[in-house]
Amino acid sequence: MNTLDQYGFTDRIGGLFSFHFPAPTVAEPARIVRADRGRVLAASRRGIVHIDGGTSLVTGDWVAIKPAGSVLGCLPRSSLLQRKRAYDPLSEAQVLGANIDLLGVVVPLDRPLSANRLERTLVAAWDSGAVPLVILTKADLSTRFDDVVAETVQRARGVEVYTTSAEDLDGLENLRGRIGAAQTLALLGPSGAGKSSLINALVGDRRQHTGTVRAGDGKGKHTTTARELVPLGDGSVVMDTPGLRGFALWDAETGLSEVFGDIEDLFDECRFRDCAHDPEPGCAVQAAVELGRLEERRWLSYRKMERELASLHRRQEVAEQRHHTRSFQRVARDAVLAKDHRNRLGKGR
Ligand SMILES: Nc1nc2c(ncn2[C@@H]2O[C@H](COP(=O)(O)OP(=O)(O)OP(=O)(O)O)[C@@H](O)[C@H]2O)c(=O)[nH]1
Ligand SMILES: [Mg+2]
Ligand SMILES: [Zn+2]
Repeated sequence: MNTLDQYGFTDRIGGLFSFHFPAPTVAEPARIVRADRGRVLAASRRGIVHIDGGTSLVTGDWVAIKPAGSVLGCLPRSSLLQRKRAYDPLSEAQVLGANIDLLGVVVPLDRPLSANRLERTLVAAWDSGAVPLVILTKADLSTRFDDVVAETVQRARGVEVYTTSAEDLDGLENLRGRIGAAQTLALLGPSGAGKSSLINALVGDRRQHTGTVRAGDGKGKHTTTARELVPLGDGSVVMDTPGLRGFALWDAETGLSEVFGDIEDLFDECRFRDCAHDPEPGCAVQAAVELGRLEERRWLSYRKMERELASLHRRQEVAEQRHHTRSFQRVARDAVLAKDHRNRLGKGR
C-alpha cells in the first residue's frame, strides 16, 4: 500500500480530485498529515513530503500539489472541526481538523467524570459533521468502572460508548472494528486523558510521545503539541490532538440541539411563547427541574452554551456591520475623489 492509500485515499477521493483538478492540470493528490506553524507535511504517493506555505490548510485536508511541492488547491471538506479562538476579540474560528469521519470524545476513567465537559465536547463533535463516539480510557485505573460507564452511557444519550485500556490492551478490537476502511477517527479530550497512548496501543508501536500526569489531579502536561494523522496500516487513520484546555463553541446550534433535544422540546410546552425559562409561572423547563425530570446542572450547562453562542452571534453581527459601514464609507469617499478628479480635469481644460 503506498503512503497516500495508507492515509485514507480511496476511489471516491480520487474521483473528487479529477473533478476539481481535471487534466491537463498537472497535480498529484496529497493529504495534510501535520500542519504546524507553516511547516506542513503531506502524505503523497511518493511518501511524506514537505509542502510550502498554505497557512489555511489543516490536518486532514486533501490537497492537490504540484511536483515542486506548492499547493494548487484543496478539496471541499466533508467535515470540519472548529472552535472559537480563545482571547480573540475579533471572534474568529480556529479550525482544528478536516475530513474526520468519526470524532472520539476521550474521557479518562482515572478521574471523576465531568458531565459539563462531556456535553460541551459532544456538541462540538456533532457540529463538525463527523459521527461522535465516546471513548473511555484507562479502564484499568477505574475504581468505579460499572457506575461510571453506566453514567457515561446515560449522559451520552445514544452516542456509542467504547471502553479501553492502553495498559491492558482492553477494548481495542471493538474500537478498531468500528473504524471502517479508509476512515479517519479524531481523538479529542483533555491533556493526560491517554489519547496518544490509545493510538500507540491501536498501532502496536510507540509512535506518539506520551507524558505522565500530575499525581494530585491526574492532569496531563500537554505532551502532544500538534494535530497529526497516524495511519493504522490498512488505510484508516487516527488524528492525535493536543489536550484541550477549554472548548469555546463556534456556530454550534445544530450540535446543541443534538445533545439537548429533550430540553428544546420542553420549550414548546411553556405557557408563554416568549418564555424566558426563568422561575416564572407556566415554564415547562422549571417544572421539569422541580419534578426532578430534568437535572438542573444539565439545564444550566445548556443555558451557558446557548448564551455563549448568542453573544458570539451578536459580536459577529457588529463586526459585519462595521465591515459594511467601512465599505460604504470607502465607496462614498471614492465617489467624492472621482468627482474631485473630474472637476480638476474639467478646470484644466
Ligand atoms: N494505567 C493506564 N495509564 C494510561 C493509559 N493510557 C494512558 N495512560 C497514562 O496516562 C498518561 C498520559 O497519557 P498520554 O497518552 O500522553 O495522554 P494524552 O491524552 O495524549 O495527553 P496530551 O498529549 O498531553 O494531550 C501517561 O503516563 C500514560 O502512560 C491506560 O489505559 N492505563
Ligand atoms: Mg498526547
Ligand atoms: Zn419556559
